[in-house]
Amino acid sequence: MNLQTQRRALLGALVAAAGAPAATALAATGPASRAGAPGSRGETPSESYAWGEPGSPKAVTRTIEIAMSDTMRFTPDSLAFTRGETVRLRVRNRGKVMHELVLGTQAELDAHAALMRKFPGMKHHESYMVHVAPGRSGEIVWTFSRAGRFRFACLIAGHYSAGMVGDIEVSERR
Ligand SMILES: [Cu+2]
Repeated sequence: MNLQTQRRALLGALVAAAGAPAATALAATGPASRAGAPGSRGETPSESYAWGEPGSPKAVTRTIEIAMSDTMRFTPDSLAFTRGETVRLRVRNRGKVMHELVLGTQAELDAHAALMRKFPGMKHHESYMVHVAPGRSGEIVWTFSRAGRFRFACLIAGHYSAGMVGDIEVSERR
């Protein structure tokens, strides 16, 4: 079992323990479906989570600029979307240390953060996260296919606990 597989398995177990609906989504896109595709971003149409799914760049209707700072804040730290919207989250790291933006439910992010504390050196990449080096920018193209309240966070050890989080509200289409 390699580190990524191990982290994913642990994450699934932790989320399941937290009683989050995301557990099934994570399991469904688990290591079995990615076997033989190391480094794959796994952006297949079937990939979906409680907080949405990877979006097609062609479907983007707006771009949201988000700044990350070493004061452990995202600006803005509150985002609102309508269900079905595909957006580009363009994230700029204005600090001097690495930051990341990870989308998820509160339960999923809590579980993931606990895992990061346990294995601080762990690195992996999923479609719903972007790691951004100091002075650089990165992006996530995401379709908010489900209504609800979600979060985005930097799960680097110490950052999440310092409050590097934001809110996402996805409302039903009118
Ligand atoms: Cu950070």
